[in-house]
Amino acid sequence: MTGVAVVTGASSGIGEATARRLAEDGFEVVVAARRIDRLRRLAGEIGGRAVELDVTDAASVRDFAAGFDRCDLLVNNAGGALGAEPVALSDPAEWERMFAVNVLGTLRVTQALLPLLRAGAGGTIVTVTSTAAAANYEGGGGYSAAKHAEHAFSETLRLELCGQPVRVIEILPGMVRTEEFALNRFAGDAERAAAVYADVDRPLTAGDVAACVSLAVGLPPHVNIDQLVVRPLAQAAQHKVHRGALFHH
Ligand code: NJP
Repeated sequence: MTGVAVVTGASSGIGEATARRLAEDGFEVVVAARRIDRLRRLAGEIGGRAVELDVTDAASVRDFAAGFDRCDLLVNNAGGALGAEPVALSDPAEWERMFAVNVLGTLRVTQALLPLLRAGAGGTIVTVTSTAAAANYEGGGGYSAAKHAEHAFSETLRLELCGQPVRVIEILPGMVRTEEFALNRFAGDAERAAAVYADVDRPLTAGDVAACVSLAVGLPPHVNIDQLVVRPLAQAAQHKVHRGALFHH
């Protein structure tokens, strides 16, 4: 499959790696996020198009979608976590923000591009949720709730689009070491962010998740990977992380 691919949250991490990978796969890639300078650099490198987008802002999404006359693939990747307090102490404003970006942002962008995804020969919608969309963990209440909601969005949309040539795919990554995800979660506290990955022998990289997106998208159009759960070998489950050497170096 080729054509026009839109990747949200493409200014860093998984989104950036996915944009690079899809460009290698032959897509004409539109990279979208708030930090336009980073997007312009990336677009220059991959021969794509950079467009500023705030998925939490209805007008921004509307203007964004107005710039397209074709869209074959949408990768809903913009998102993230804020805080790791227990439910009893967590800040409702952080929950609101996580819902605004992960859930409502994904909803808005998908609604805006759906007519084009339906119009072509066959469209694909990939949503990057998380293993937190399928399991809960202490301190992850708000993030898990948002990712569970994003999962519900993806599953419902697949049911509703049954009978139309649009694939709806959900990628659920476990622990991925990206530069900003944990830093954002812990409000810039680098020590706390580094502790997430401490002694984990090879967490997933952004490129690993991009390879999963590429794999799912590259299958023939009648093949729909409903959910692709991917973790590093060192993480057998949300709570089961091996810290220490794993591979022979
Ligand atoms: O995170 P990060 P990852 N409007 O912080 C953008 C999920 N995930 O790549 O707007 C538009 O590097 C932001 O761009 P900017 C995770 O939940 C991760 O690790 O310029 N875009 C940036 O490009 C998320 O859904 C892990 O600031 C907005 C991007 O989002 C996805 O994977 C594990 C925006 C975030 O990039 C990418 O995460 C897992 C807005 N309002 C799931 N707000 C993991 N890393 O461990 C933010 O299971 N962005």
